[in-house]
Amino acid sequence: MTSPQTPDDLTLWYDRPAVDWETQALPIGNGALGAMVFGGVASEQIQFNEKSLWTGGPGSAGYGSGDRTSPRPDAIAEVQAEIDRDGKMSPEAVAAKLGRPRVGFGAYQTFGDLWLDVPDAPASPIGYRRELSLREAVARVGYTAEGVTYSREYFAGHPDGVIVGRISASVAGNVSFTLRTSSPRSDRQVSVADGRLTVRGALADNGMRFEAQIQVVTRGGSRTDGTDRVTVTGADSAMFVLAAGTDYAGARPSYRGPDPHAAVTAAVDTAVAKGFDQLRAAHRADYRRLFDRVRLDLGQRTPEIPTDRLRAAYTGGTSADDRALEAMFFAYGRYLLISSSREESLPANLQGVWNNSTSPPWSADYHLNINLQMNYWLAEQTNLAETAVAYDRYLTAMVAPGERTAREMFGSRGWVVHNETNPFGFTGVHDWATAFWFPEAAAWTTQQMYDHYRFSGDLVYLRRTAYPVMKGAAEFWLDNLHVDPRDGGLVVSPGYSPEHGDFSAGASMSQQIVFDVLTNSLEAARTLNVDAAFQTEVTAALARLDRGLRVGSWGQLQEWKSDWDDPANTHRHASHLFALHPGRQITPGTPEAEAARVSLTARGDGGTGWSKAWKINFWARLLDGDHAHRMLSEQLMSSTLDNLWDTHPPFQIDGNFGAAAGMAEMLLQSRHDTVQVLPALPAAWPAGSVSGLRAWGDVTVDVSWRDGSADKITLHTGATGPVKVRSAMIGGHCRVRDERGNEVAVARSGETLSWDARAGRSYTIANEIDLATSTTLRSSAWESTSASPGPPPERLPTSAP
Ligand code: FUC
Repeated sequence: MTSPQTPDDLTLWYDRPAVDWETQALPIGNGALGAMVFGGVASEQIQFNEKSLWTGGPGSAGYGSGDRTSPRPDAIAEVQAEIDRDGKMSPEAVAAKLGRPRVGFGAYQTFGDLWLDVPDAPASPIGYRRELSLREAVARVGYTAEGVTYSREYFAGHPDGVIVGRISASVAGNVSFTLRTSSPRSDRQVSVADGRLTVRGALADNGMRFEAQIQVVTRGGSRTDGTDRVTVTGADSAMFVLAAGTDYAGARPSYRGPDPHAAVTAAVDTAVAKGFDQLRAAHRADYRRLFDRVRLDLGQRTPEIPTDRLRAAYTGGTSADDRALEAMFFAYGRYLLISSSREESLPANLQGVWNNSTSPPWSADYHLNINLQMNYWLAEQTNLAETAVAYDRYLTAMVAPGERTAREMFGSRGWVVHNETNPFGFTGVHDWATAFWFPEAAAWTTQQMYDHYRFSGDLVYLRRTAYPVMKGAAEFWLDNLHVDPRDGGLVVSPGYSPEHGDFSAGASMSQQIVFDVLTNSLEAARTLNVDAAFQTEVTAALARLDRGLRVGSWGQLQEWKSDWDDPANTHRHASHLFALHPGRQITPGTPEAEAARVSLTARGDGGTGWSKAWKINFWARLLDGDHAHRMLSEQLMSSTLDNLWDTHPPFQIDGNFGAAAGMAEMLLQSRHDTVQVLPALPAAWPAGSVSGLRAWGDVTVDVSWRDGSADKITLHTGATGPVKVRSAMIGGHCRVRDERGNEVAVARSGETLSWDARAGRSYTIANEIDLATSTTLRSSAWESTSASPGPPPERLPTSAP
């Protein structure tokens, strides 16, 4: 039988069952389906989700079409006039004029729980262990009692669209349990036939139909149907297969498709026919195709203590256990993204795909003033571009309702969405004063799409998928920028820097986001050689656009156009640093970068989970690896739960994703057309290696380092064209060789090498003096006369023997 133990450096493990969903249970998922495994001995609980099960939207009382408009068409102009006159307006005053009560927005729903009640379960099992293998995407539970070893194994298979569990024992005839479901909802019916439990209903709120089927399959023993449960007695092993679906469809106006019954039935039937081994093999192959692309070695070793203790003992110091937690956290970010965002489902929401409530925090929705964007920061960099397909489809579907809101609320072209949205094209506003207004959201969301093009170089994607969405987001601002009477510059008004201060004109983040979308759209139009009139319009707007980059009275980057910044303000949003990250307007070494550093220092190292994650990225972009690492440590010490979920608090998954992206950002950056290798390596990571990270221009990078400096960099280039690489290792003795060992002619400028790469080739940069030093030079005069090696002389043999 399978051992439940998978001791390796990328396995979360615990020596007792979970009793708390949020902090202890372990997540598995395939994008559309998610489950949380508790691992109880007498009663196993598996809470599960299907990502489209939402209240609200069409069918929900008062929702209307969801693309909500302002009460009066002239209300925005009135607010602009007041801000022009007084310079600012309180959030409450603006909300009173522009807000509307939110009706029928809905919330993401738990589907329910699966329970396996075990008769005569041992009170004191021996060797209990539950674990989540990040290498295999499998959760396991194991223990021994009276000489019998029991094990359970669970995974959420993407190719087969099912959650699978297998319960086995080392001695035949020892598997007995009753499988039943529960749910906080009353709008469901449960039926059982032939070992298959069906849960079916329609949400009372909006009529959305939902169905789950769970088939129990046994080897040996007996299986008995009850009215709402299936009992297995004395089996050698048993498997269950769960599929779930709804009649949600991602398109207006109804957002409804076929009844889920046929698809759910087919998924379960097909999976059962395949059997456990085939399902697991398909899952493994599918998952590892994505997960195995990146490997990170920070010098970790397999921890000998459970993961909750590993986290509690973590100090961000020099121990191998600390490195183990960091490497695990990075891998976990990638695991969670693969598990909560696959091609055919909705994108990862505030909780990925995992939610055990009917009224989760912030509805477990799609927040757009940082959160959804942060969810996808790691997608390209850590070689998981496929996970962003769900994001692209979701945004593309939001354009139509967003166009209507742009037209009716703003009288403009383009599309818009505000601070929060749902799966039903909600693109309007609500009336919570400090979070209702954020028309910049649409522009910001398109950044990921342009980034996908820059990372992949995929022109077909740019033309068909990204550009139309980007162009619409840019057109919205072409029509909505306001002339600031103070200086004639083009500003966003009303503008609000999330989620504090007053409303004003030209808040820095607003300006930087508009700069970003206009710049990206112009670049894209030029690349595609389309839309000459649009290019002219964007160029003219950019010439008059306020850039949102002002250095204020205490050397800070101003958050607003007026110098209102309070050095004592430690608000979690540091929105005015958008230009540093995720924007690319600020480059290190400039006065703006220095001002950003001053602002960030004043904001401090505190904040909620996602805020700390963002700060890892900021410090990495400022090339301060030690401070980036300090933020990672802050996050692991005070914003991470025992199951390594990020906590805002409460649990919010963006911080997991943002931190993994930040770690990647410490190791590789490329947003300014130069592949920067190890740009922000902290002293805490003196030696290590990473492979498979992605850079702009379809480049995949492997690098190993020691003594805080790269010793070998390999670039796998997917496209033919110029590449530029910067690294502190690049000095006079670096050579670039292709995969056949031939030296490549390069241009050298300081720490930067550039050459013309060919598609499908690999280029390795190594300091060949090191190789020479270890052989030819060992007996050379300069070394033998000096106790320490000292700097190498200027001219030495440059090729390896
Ligand atoms: C933003 C943040 C909050 C929270 C919410 C879901 O509005 O300001 O802290 O993360 O999203």
